[in-house]
Amino acid sequence: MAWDLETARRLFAGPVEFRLSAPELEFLPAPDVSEIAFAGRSNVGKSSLLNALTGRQGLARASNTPGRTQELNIFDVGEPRVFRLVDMPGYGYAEAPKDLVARWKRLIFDYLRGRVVLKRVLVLIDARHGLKPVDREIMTMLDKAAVSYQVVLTKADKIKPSELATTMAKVEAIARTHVAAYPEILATSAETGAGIPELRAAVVLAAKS
Ligand SMILES: Nc1nc2c(ncn2[C@@H]2O[C@H](COP(=O)(O)OP(=O)(O)OP(=O)(O)O)[C@@H](O)[C@H]2O)c(=O)[nH]1
Ligand SMILES: [Mg+2]
Repeated sequence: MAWDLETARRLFAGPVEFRLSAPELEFLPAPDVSEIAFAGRSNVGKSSLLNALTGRQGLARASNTPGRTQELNIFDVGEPRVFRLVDMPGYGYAEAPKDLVARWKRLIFDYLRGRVVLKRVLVLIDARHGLKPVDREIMTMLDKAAVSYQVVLTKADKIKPSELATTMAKVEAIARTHVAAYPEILATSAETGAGIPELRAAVVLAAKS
């Protein structure tokens, strides 16, 4: 495990480059290498977590305004490329205009269900809020599509360790009832770096599977 953490750390410390922004599936790069996607409700911390993983602050654009990420943003990891990271728009952002929400949902669902090289989806959940109905909807869709995913709690720095432990146990119990979900969940903080080395190792392992 220590070896995996170090291998993953080195890989993420090397070249990571923004490749392109795809507003529709047709703009995605050729499916010639593994992809790992960051999914989750708007503002859950997808872009921040991608930045924390790669140790690069402004790589993916993060902001307190929900709906910051509007397209599938693709990042190449390694030179030569080893895999790609995909920062997705958020789902369940009720305040956005209806047609925009519908367009994002279609883009997210079409990508998650149909991308052949998608090796794992990281389903991000705010540690303060736990699983919401819209998260369960995405998880059930991934189960049906037989797409492997792992639940990752974000913003762990915002709650007490005792509360975090309770939420982890609750979410893990539910994850175990979903067939395509990885049985273990991870708690992370893009702010303090907690759980980041472990998530790097999990991503590298999934990309190579
Ligand atoms: N305290 C704390 N704040 C965080 C953490 N991760 C993200 N945030 C904050 O949460 C807000 C949203 O973060 P983003 O990374 O933009 O979230 P997102 O999921 O990409 O949002 P959309 O692209 O709009 O769907 C920003 O203000 C971040 O600074 C974390 O681990 N700890
Ligand atoms: Mg974002």
